[in-house]
Amino acid sequence: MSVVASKDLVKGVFEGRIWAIARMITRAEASDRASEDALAEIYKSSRNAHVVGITGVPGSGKSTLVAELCKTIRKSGRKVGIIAVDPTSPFSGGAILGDRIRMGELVGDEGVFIRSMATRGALGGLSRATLPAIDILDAAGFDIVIIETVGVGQDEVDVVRAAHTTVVVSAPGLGDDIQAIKAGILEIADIHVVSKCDRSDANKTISELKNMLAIGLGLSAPSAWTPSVIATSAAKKEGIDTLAEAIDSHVKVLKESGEWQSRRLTMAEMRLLKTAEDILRDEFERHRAGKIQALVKKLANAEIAPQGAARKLLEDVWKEISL
Ligand SMILES: Nc1nc2c(ncn2[C@@H]2O[C@H](COP(=O)(O)OP(=O)(O)O)[C@@H](O)[C@H]2O)c(=O)[nH]1
Ligand SMILES: [Mg+2]
Repeated sequence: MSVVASKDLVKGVFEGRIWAIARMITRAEASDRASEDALAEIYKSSRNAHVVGITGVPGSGKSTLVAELCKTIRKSGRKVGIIAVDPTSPFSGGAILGDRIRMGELVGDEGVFIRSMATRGALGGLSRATLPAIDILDAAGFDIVIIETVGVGQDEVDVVRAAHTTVVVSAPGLGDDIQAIKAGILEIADIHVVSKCDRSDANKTISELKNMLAIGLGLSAPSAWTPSVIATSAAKKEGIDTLAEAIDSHVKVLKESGEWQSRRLTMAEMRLLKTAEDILRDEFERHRAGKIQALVKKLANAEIAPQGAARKLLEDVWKEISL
């Protein structure tokens, strides 16, 4: 494959070309300095997309729902980007293939871009390239960017800080009736979805969730927006319009109340801190080689304490770091 010059790639992204978007995301995943300028240019011209995070335990029906939601949003002519972040499936993995097949109907539509990404770690959360990928899709003129992540707990907080609107999906028949509770993600939802409502046991899940919200479990910070519970069935194509409407009205309410602006600041703060952490971690990994053996020996022989050893290591590494 020929190497495309950064400026041509950026131009292609601004023109909304799928090939350019795909390649630019690949470069962002490599996270080398070479793509930094291009990504900076892209970041500066992005800020219009509505970022929607969709999370829930594996098997709760997220991918199926996202595909249906995408079709519904497309009817309004808006362009939809989808980024599926799944720790259980590395790039070549079977689950990704499953996603592709399920979303197959969307393939060939120029107004849809779908990308699967592996996560940073085994516990979920966002992949490092997820945020740059959102910028790229935004700059390419995508109106809505949907991030599908696996809801497994703490790291999901990442998703909220990366999205304007967070949808938490619970499904009947997965053991714990309200899976969001077990994962501790009930309170991050702007919108609750109970999926698979064609199943007879769905009503139980819905009423449990509503009870939970009524007694204040999952209460988020005071807001002009009250999280709603929406029943969907991707199989029967029910409730998808309602969900699409709720996603749109969430933005409207936040903009009217002024919370949109504060949410943008929260997102920018997360971005700043995450990026700084990433740089720090990279620099540490790059420069620690050759510096740990002597310290390890001393530590093993209890000639030095862990805190002191770690400080010494950091001091040594620090000298070589150039930002
Ligand atoms: N009955 C029913 N099953 C569904 C529905 N949506 C998804 N499923 C099934 O639930 C399983 C998990 O779906 P998937 O979208 O991959 O869930 P994900 O892991 O959360 O992305 C699959 O076997 C789907 O066929 C639905 O609306 N009704
Ligand atoms: Mg999925």
